[in-house]
Amino acid sequence: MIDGKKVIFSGMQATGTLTIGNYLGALKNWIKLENEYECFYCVVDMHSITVRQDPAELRKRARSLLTLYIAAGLNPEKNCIYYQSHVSAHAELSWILGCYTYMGELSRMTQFKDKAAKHSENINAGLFTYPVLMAADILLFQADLVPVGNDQKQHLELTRDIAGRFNSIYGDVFTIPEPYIAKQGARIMSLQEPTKKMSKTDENPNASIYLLDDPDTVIRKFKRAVTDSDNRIIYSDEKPGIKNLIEIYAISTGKGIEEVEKEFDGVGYGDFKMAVGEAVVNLLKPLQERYRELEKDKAYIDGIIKANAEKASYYANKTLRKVQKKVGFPERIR
Ligand code: ATP
Ligand code: LTN
Repeated sequence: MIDGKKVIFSGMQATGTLTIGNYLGALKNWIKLENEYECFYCVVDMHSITVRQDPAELRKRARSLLTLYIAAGLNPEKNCIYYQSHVSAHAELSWILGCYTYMGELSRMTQFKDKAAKHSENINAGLFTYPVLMAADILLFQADLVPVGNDQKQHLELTRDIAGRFNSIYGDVFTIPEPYIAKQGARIMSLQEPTKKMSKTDENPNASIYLLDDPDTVIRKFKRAVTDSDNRIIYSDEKPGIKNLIEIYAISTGKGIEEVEKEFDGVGYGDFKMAVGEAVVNLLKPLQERYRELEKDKAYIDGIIKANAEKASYYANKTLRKVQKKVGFPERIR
């Protein structure tokens, strides 16, 4: 609790430009929480280097991601938006928690298995211990709720296990966080392989809609989206491409699934894809306009970066000091 409010923590990697998967599955849900909760949203640049990055590109993407958080509607006065690498407590707690996490647990993580298969030339120790750093992110802020997409559920369960194990040895040190996974949009699928999740690092740019894609590109990608040969617009697991498009359309327009099925009853795939494309263009338009404005205001963004790193450090260090004391590190002499 901070000032009587429950705490929210979440983060995204600066590994590429955000997709509508990231937006509909996570970011969009963050916006509605700012009044009820004390919220921390991190650009997890330290996680990003588990996969090889170009330094200049990473710096650029991290700033772009932070700006997108604000452009998407997060009020930086109400939400603490900051870079993970600016708060050293993340790395320090991560080391400690690593000593309370088992190799067996980390070996079971599907994200590790996926990324290790994708980057077989660079299966580094950071990729393996990635979930420990994520646990540190969350536990540092004593977060009650963690709004993420479905793919992060397993990491959240591990975080809960690590926190519970630590608490059972040392007493009530950490709040046990709950995942907050939206009913709709928690798993937006690739437009080219609709049985795979949409990802910002997909090699095929047609598979993902990026938040900064221009309207023509958005429409073109939807027109090319892989569907099936059945030509009926119904929400079914047997029709993953159409199911995904219905879901994207429903969330983008605020309509229910059945309402969408009715609306497009008897309509052909071509017209439906066009309608989904237009709905997404409308959804992205205000965000893109705000992004272009914010991008120009360097001093404003710099101010947010500085102030929030200080605020986040304050809360993070409070937890870190407590943990250091619990495990037996000597007290600092002041
Ligand atoms: P990468 O391609 O680098 O693995 P990513 O696109 O999976 O990245 P992350 O930075 O790992 O994105 O995730 C940021 C947030 O977006 C997380 O909460 C994650 O659960 C959510 N998310 C990612 N992809 C999707 C998706 N396809 N549908 C819904 N939510 C998603
Ligand atoms: N692992 C997450 C990103 C992430 C995160 C976090 C999410 C890092 N630290 C803390 C929620 C809370 C991902 O890959 N999407």
